[in-house]
Amino acid sequence: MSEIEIARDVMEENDLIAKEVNDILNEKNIYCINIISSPGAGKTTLLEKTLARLKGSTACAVIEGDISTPIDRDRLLPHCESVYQINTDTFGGDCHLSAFMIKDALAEFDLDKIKLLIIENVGNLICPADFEIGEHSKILLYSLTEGEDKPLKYPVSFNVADVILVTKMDLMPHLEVDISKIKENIAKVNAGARVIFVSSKTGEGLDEWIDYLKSLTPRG
Ligand SMILES: Nc1nc2c(ncn2[C@@H]2O[C@H](COP(=O)(O)OP(=O)(O)OP(=O)(O)O)[C@@H](O)[C@H]2O)c(=O)[nH]1
Ligand SMILES: [Mg+2]
Repeated sequence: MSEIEIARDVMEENDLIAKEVNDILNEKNIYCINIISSPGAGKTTLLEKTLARLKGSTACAVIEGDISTPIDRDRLLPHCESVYQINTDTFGGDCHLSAFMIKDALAEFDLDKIKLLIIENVGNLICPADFEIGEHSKILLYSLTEGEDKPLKYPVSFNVADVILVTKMDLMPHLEVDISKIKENIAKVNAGARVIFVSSKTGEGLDEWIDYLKSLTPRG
């Protein structure tokens, strides 16, 4: 079997399990978002703020994906009792989560008590975009410090996103960033994405983000 054939088999197997995961979530009436970004774009910080705001209104569970360490899980546990860490170094150190990892993780939760499952993928702007993991939508975080050209240089990640959150907006006064260029480049690769400008430090855009999350219902 050639390397290409093996890779195709891996993807097909992954897609089948992703469908199983999605079916389980639909059956349980749980909406699932898959958050992807380059390392450090602000995923966990946004989740700290998000979970604090959703407490009492939306029952959440979180799956944290990292190559190693439970650092992000430990940051979120004060805000949510259902946080499960996947470390991909147990599976060879993959740069992305795979559907089988999510399927196994579902067994760690009481699915009857969850409305929103949030998955923070491994920080990487390439690999996570290729792997369906059973989610209903993909959320891409893109921080101001990454530069205006990233949508053009990493088009696949930008293209698969349903929502693009431009993060760290509070840094705007300190950076030479052309926000109109950012908008233009996002539109070039994904004109249909909803774009929300946020700062986890000042709270800018978080109302719109939380309203979006509250509007989500599983498509079964
Ligand atoms: N100024 C500013 N800094 C932020 C903001 N959000 C996150 N940061 C900082 O960015 C750094 C990385 O944030 P994280 O939330 O850990 O990023 P991440 O995407 O979860 O990182 P990985 O999980 O390692 O990929 C930290 O120092 C945060 O304090 C923001 O809105 N504004
Ligand atoms: Mg993180």
